[in-house]
Amino acid sequence: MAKTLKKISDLALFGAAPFFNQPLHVGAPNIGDRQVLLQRINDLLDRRRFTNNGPFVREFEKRLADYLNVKHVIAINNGTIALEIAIRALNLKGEVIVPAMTFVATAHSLQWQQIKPVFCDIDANSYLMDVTQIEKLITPLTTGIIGVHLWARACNVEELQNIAQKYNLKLLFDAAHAFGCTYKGQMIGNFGNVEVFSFHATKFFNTFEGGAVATNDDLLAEKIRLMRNFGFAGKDRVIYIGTNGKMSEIAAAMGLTSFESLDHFIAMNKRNYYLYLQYLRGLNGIKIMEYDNKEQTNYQYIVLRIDERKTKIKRDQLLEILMAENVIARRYFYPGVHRMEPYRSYQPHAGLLLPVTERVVEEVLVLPTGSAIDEQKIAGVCQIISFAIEHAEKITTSLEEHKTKQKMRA
Ligand code: T4K
Repeated sequence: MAKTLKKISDLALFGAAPFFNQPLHVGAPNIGDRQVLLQRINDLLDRRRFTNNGPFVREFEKRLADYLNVKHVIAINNGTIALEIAIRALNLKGEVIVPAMTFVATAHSLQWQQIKPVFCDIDANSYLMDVTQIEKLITPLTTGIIGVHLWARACNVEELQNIAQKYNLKLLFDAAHAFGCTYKGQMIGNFGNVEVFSFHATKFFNTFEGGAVATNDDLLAEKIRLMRNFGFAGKDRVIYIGTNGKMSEIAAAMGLTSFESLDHFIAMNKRNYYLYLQYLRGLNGIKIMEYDNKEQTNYQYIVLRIDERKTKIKRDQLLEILMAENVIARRYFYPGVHRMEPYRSYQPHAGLLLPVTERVVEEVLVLPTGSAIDEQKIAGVCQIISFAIEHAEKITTSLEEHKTKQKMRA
């Protein structure tokens, strides 16, 4: 690494060498103690127990339930299947209210079982579902609400619980981003009828692929356990419709090992978060998403909000500049789930009710964090951003010229 940006021709976008030799990813996986993981893998190979509720999966569930202080944690093979199973176990049908500002899996897990996701707008500051909009979306077909604890910040749980209770709706939380976070001091995992986690490789706490359902409801937990394993209640005895949602032993081995490094991963994310804050402080038009100091959080996402009226450079231009320098920032969750298929065909006018979502998806950019990055790299990423804003007008003009030339050549 290390070039110094002095003039705009120093940018990789205009032909210079990139700032970083290797790509810096948003979702580069964290790895705990490699030797401990390898020992666990040896153990499972020796045991020849690879899946079907093996000892590592049971231990993983127990450790997570203790940590979350919740009665049941059911490990699942990924977050999407965990959502699908939870939705089915709750007997959701007809319509379910969800934000469009989420990863597409939240809506797909409904549509996959012929339930219509009804998209709700978000609050412009928290990026979370705007609870004041929900009641307008409730129809006789509505059976539930899925709140998404987007970017590790808890939804307005209390208000959602009140609405769910008032209209007799089921309440589920997509907590894919929020493992290790609290709402009013209580661990996420304890709210609504169920909460669903993702432990995908790109999450700060991962099991390669994986997920889990957490609930304090004994009957629901039993149903979900059955559904995770084809409905088997014992040898040759199927008492329910089910699927294959089982977590494998190797995933649980990774999960247990990751869990032992959880505090370290969070500390690393926290350090990175404050470094970004420090390096980007005072940049006109750039705001970093804040975490609530009163809550426990995993600091998993560094989310920039770019006000192009002030920066004089568009979010997508900044992205282009960063990408060329090997900083693989992401436009999560552009263009909004309602603009993805099949929703944009099924509900072509959904955007009319989602003005805030439509604006925010044009303005946010997620930056690399986790173990992939250190102080020196963060300083580099921030130097690129600061430089781009400082020279915004010149860069924008040159970019346009550059593109016109390219078009003419083609
Ligand atoms: N609900 C919400 C709110 C979610 O965010 C998600 C998943 C789900 C539900 C569903 O949970 P899962 O079924 O996935 O357990 C990624 C993840 O695939 C997805 O898990 C995650 N959310 C979403 C936010 O991000 P992509 O399409 O951005 O992934 P991809 O392959 O572009 O990876 C991101 C970056 O990470 C890449 O630039 C490279 C890097 N990477 C990725 C992998 C897989 C690595 O360095 N190593 C790796 O092994 O969706």
